[in-house]
Amino acid sequence: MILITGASSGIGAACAKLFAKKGQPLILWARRQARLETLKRELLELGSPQVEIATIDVRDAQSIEREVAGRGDLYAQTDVLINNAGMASGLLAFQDSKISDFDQMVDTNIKGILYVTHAILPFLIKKNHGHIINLGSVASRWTYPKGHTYCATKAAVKSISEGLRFDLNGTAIRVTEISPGMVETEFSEVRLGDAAKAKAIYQGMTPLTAVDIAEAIGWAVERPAHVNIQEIVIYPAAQASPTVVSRKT
Ligand code: 8X3
Repeated sequence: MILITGASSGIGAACAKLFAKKGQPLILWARRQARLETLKRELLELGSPQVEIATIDVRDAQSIEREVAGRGDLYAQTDVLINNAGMASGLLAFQDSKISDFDQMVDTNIKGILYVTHAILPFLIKKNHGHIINLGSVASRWTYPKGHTYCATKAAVKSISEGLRFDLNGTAIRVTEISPGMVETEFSEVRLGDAAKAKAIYQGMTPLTAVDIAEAIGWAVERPAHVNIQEIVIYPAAQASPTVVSRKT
């Protein structure tokens, strides 16, 4: 089974579709129940033999523990955990930022990965098998203006991924960090709270798509068991760093 968080849209949904086409059973977690139900129907049509869904906010440790404890037989079948749920809130200088923006990013991007991995890892350890995919960002390596907290949360994803590799060394469990640059999803709209401003971010250049990232994840997962892809850094061709983007005007 492949468990995907933040599965209702963007990179999460693209991963679900890619693995459905490969005939994989799926467990989808997201906050938006209606979207999960629509996606479930589509995935079954695409070829997934089984799609389980759960309305989960990864910021809520108790609901994660409750869901996993309540359906232990299902979660024991997890082979791949894709920690995709993540977000940015605001793009403002530190001094202009709100406490609620800090909380949302830290709680989703850092605590979310910790809570979900903590709940699922015992099953992987028990069978000495599994692959954890953490969605990081190029923001983990290069802090950019007004990126203070988002970049910090993605740096934390890097440290968590590295830490897991240390602590799981000697087991057969693999840990991969995927670090994309600009991907056109709901990311910028959520960050900026404005569709027009979000569209302008990608103006005059060709960003990555959610499918591009899902394909990289599919490739990492399909390497032979002795191969652990530690990190994949992926930019669109027009982007050289978080702040250097070539645009046609
Ligand atoms: C998203 C990429 O460059 O906006 O993680 O931080 S960036």
